[in-house]
Amino acid sequence: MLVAADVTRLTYRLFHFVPNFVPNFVANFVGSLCRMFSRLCRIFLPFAPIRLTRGQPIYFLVLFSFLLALNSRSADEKKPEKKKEPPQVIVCIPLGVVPGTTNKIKIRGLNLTNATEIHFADATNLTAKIKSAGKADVPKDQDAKKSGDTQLELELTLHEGTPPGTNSFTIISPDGESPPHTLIILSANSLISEKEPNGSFRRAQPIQFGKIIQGAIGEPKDVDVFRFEGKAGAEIVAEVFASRYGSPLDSILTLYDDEAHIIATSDDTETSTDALLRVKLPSDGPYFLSLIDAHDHGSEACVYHLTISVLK
Ligand SMILES: [Ca+2]
Ligand SMILES: [Ca+2]
Repeated sequence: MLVAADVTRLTYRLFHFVPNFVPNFVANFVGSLCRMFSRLCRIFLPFAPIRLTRGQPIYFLVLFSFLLALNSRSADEKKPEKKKEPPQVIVCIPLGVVPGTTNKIKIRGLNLTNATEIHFADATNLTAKIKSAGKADVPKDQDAKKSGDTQLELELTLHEGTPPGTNSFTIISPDGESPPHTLIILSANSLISEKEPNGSFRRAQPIQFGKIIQGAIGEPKDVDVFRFEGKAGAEIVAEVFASRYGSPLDSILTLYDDEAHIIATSDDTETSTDALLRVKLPSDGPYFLSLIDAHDHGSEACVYHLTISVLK
């Protein structure tokens, strides 16, 4: 036979062996109750004996286990939930779209899997539909924050006659709205799409002044080479538009003559990692312009626009 005082002492000792996840104030509070109950039992037992059989302490243990589990569960419920982040757009693939046709574009970014809507700043000349949303592979050796780990596939129709320029859009999800991202609108007759294979002087892709070449450094160590005809004394400007529109490409432009001598090269400008090359051509003849990534990275996200023009 055990008296109630023995049981309360036992439970008090149990609370001094309880695991660390029980907060101190709970153990102290219950311990104080046990001590108080134990003293009351000692005082009043001679007058109103409370005797317990050997089986009854087990009910106390079950009761305290239940209270502990309850306390543990409520502690879990109090744990703050991981804050859900709003969507973020990193880059559009390709960078630019043309009016008069349905453009299929990919939007890479972060937290895009539950995107529900796309809002354009100027929606008067277009219809846009999200076709799919899901995870995207992060290219080897690349940072997900630079190339995105989720993507949307979008069908975008720009009405015929939409003027070239830019539009901006945001992505909406239950977790918020992305900051605005710029989409380039090109006129169809100014666009030259890059055509692979173009990775050598022999396979260089012909281009013309005043056009916009839309391409990608599609894989690690990819080299894109373009060929044009130049005149002695002409000052030309070749410029890459990539990182300033979110592309993870860190471009380097190099200009060669037809004997593979380097005429000029450019990596970054003061304001971006996009290459900008300005050079006076030394002679008449064919020239080769190569575009690579400074870190030999490459993926479908490493998109670019390349322009080449003559100043005089
Ligand atoms: Ca390429
Ligand atoms: Ca660069």
